[in-house]
Amino acid sequence: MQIVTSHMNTDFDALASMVACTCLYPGTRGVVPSHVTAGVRAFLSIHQDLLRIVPRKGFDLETVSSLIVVDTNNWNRLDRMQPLKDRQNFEIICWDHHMSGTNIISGVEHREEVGATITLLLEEMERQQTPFTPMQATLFLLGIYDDTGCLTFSSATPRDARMTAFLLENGADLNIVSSFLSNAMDDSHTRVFSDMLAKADVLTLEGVNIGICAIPVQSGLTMLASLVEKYKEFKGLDAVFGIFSTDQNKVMVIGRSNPDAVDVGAVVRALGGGGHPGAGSAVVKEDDLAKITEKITTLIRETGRKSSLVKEIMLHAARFVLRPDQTVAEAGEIMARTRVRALLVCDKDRFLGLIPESAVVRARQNNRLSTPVKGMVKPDVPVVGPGDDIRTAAARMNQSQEGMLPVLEQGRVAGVLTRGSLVLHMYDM
Ligand SMILES: [Mn+2]
Repeated sequence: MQIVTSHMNTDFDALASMVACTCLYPGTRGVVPSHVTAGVRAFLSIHQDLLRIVPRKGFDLETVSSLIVVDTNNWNRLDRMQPLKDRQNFEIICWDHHMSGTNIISGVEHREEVGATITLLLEEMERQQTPFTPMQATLFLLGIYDDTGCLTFSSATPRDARMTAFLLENGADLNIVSSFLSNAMDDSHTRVFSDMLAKADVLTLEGVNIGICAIPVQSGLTMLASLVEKYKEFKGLDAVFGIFSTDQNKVMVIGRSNPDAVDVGAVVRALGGGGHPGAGSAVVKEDDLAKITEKITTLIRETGRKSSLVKEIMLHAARFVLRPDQTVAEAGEIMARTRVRALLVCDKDRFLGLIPESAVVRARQNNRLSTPVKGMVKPDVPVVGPGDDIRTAAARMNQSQEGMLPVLEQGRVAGVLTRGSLVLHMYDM
């Protein structure tokens, strides 16, 4: 008999992936680990008779001839499957979205970095036109939503979103999905979350608020990353680092950040981990929570604060600059051509101020397009220096009615920052 199983503390992605395998591989039976999350338990209490699954407890491995493992790649995370490990002529198939920590050697491996394992299986089901029921579609969607925070975590990919659409087209019920998702955090995770709320410190660096939560936790918690993400949203912070010590002299560091607040990747790489600017993690051998917390705080100050400077992204000023004797009509033409809402007026190198689009509009109404711009210059506008960092520029842009910041160096124009150039930088385009 072929069976499919997944990790203990089975979450919706794991259960959905198991059930998908029972559709994709006819005759396959799901073997559900003894420990499942509270949300999965609630779901199973209603749906289990409709699914081809049995509990691990009381299941005899003797008749098993091949094994499918989903949503994990580690024997230690399965529920007592070790006896299968050394069987001869035994087929193992793996479906997973975790890219590291592998110790299951499988003959067939489907491992890709997407937000949820169920996404990989659904793509295959779509290809093979494997039938499934609306109830199963609902469970599959719970799998995607649970692992990706309803597609809001940075781990979510376009492929997860495409499969979300596929499931909605095939009868997934959003009312049922939302009723089970609200329960998705089990008691042990809820305790950790309330500890985070009670004990976290907030570090404020140049206006950026960074939550630091150092919490001792029990081992085997699978949703720490979502807790960090949830905490950041819940408290409206720019970035959060969760520092979780388990009872094995190990500390799990998980960071999440909004664009341009903290470079999480730089911080966790310094600890031997990995990630990108928005999200990353590291496992550190250390038993002193205070010591590691101090180290991370130092790392955030020293390497985590990205310091892109205005001069790295500013535009050449030449095409946005007018002489004081040029006419309002010329100003209007240049604005239309360059799609900006203001131009700089300079006398030689000296910056006099901006001529805003509203001045051009007014002049047009009053038939004064041929007058020189010098009489309409708005002198006191927000400006930045080439050595200012992008956050300062973003704050200054907030005060600019024209969406344009002249970059001045000792009164002379060194460049221009537009709203567009800030947006391009923030989204890494
Ligand atoms: Mn998963």
